[in-house]
Amino acid sequence: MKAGRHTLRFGERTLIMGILNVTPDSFSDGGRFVDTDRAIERGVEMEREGADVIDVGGESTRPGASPVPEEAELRRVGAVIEGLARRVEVPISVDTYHAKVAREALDLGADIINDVTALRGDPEMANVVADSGRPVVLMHMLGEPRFMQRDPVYGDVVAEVRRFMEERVAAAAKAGVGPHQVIIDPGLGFGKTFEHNLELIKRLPELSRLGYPLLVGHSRKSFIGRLTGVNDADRRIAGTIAVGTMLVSNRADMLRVHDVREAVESAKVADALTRSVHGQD
Ligand code: HH2
Repeated sequence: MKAGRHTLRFGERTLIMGILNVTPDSFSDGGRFVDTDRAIERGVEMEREGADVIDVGGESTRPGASPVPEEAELRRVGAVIEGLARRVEVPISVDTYHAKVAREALDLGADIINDVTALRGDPEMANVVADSGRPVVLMHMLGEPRFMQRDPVYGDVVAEVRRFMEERVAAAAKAGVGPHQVIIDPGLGFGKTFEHNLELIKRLPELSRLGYPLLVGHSRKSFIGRLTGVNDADRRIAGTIAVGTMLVSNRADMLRVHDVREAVESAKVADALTRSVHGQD
């Protein structure tokens, strides 16, 4: 998949997207990288650790988080993206659902748009993606961050996420976004109970069959804390690796993680053990 001057090679190995939250309040690592220079250094370090993409976000979407005005979001991510684009060779994605932020981020050197609302958050976003020709992550979310964890209900969560993806890809196509630009993401933790998250992970191949590259963001999330009893999100690395291995085996194409070095190493092992098996069917 083309991403500006970059190419994302899906299907050969699992790609790793490193999370760079330039926020004071992210559920994990919030406040660590609000300083522009520190954030850029962390991005450079993630590339050295083997990240294939660096995802820069300026608004927390953790459960209960409040929206951030576009100007503030842009102030947070703009300088980091601009600085990072000069320093790294890997593509940069911008985690935003605001069209204005996305457009300026692209001008400053971002290559991919990661939209947790799947183009529903801002009526202009589909046009920005279409005009840019860049890849877009369409993520599933039930409700909105402020209220999404209040008793989410599904008949069959996997079937509903699948239908949602088909509907959003069709809506994107109407605005001129080609299927070759689309990456899908089940949105673990976004309007999902503990059981819904596990169901989505176990039945991931059903989403992979839609034919679009599949990104999953499981890193340090609370369902891992519930399974392991580790309450401190920054200490959920072992659980994150275990889930990542299952995701590789269940055909995820890209993992969105905080702990890049660990994810790169473990994905290499998981790829070696599963990809040859995939190749036979
Ligand atoms: N999860 C988060 C944010 N953005 N984007 C995609 N595509 N998929 C995800 O699962 C996803 C995402 C939430 O995690 P994080 O960025 O670590 O925290 P916060 O939203 O609190 O900044």
